[in-house]
Amino acid sequence: MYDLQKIRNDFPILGREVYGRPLVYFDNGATTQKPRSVVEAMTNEYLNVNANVHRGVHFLSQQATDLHEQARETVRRFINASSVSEVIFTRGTTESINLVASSFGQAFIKDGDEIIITAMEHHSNIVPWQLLQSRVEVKLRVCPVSDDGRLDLDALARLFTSRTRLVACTAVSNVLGTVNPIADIVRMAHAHDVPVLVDAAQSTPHMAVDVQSLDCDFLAFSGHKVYGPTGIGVLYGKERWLDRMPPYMGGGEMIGKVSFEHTTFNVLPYKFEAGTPDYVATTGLACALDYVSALGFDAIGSHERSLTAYARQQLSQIPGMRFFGPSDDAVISFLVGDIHHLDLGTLLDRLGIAVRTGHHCAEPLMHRLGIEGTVRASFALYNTFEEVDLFIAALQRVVAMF
Ligand code: C6P
Repeated sequence: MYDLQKIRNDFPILGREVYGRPLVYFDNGATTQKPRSVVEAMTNEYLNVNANVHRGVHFLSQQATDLHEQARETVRRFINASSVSEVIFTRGTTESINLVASSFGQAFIKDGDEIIITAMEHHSNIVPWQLLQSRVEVKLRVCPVSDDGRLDLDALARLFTSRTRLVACTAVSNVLGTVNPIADIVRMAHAHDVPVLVDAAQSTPHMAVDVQSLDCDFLAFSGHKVYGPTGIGVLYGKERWLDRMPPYMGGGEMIGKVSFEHTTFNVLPYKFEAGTPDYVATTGLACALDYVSALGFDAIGSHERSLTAYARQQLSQIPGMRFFGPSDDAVISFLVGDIHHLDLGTLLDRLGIAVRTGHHCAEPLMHRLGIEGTVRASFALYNTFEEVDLFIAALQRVVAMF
């Protein structure tokens, strides 16, 4: 049974008001709210366990280390990696992709090579590759997006050349709600012996991920989008790649032996985890992953899909409604007539509705669509049909003002 009221009770923030109205939080694509269990696990660790990990022989340090490494095992199970050596803690999707761009780039990308991305990427899966261009002459080839917001897979197939070294692609568009056929893309790339990095920032909150069955080579996600704390994320990488990649940052944790003449590096995953990790956040992340796993993605996905379909159907009744993308997932991007997205978002906010407006860190996609930005409503496991009704009523009121 999907007990929405019980779920909502786990998220105290959902009970608050803004401007004297009940909060309707539809900005979950930006970040999700946190269940009490995540906050309490982190508070408990700070109040009762806190000590630096992997360093002390004392009781607290060992207990903190155990929690930290158990969290890694929870992540491993969540994504079905074959080993904890393949689970690297980072600050989030952005850092995970930068790590690959820098380290994979250094090891495997030479002048004249090519990387394939898509026209629906978030800036964090575009700019790291451009930064790499300052070190090596690598060409970015971009898979186009169709008018209905889908990747053109025939065009993608034509982008591969003997110089293609990597495909970096989002699993779900944060603007269009498109769910990309990642398994097909991995098969296509592997047929050319090209590895694939999956940006799973927008998919992990909504659907199960199995890196072994996907067979992707790298996968990145952020804790804060999947009901966990900010400042923690994950890079999954196949051991056979990670082993051959140089460290991303230098410092404590990532070393074997250090002298002024020569330093050796630690084993995986620590080779890529320089400095004190956010070991309290890893506990919170594990708790969040346990929370969604207990509900199950069948139940979460089915609730979110019916909510999204209902919202889209209701929105389509509003004169002048223009949708961007198919909203396969819990994301609806729209504009109404020629009303500016910022005006819509600001006025909706005054009525208690939190949505995101703007280019959503996907400016090249906005150029492709010929717009400056959209209003985006993005849903989570705790949102209700009543909230959708409040949103629609508020939007009707706002639109009537213009
Ligand atoms: N998108 C949004 O409102 P970080 O900031 O590292 O946690 O995640 C970056 C990121 C990478 N890829 C995709 C597909 C994303 O959607 C995001 C974050 C937020 O859409 C903030 S811009």
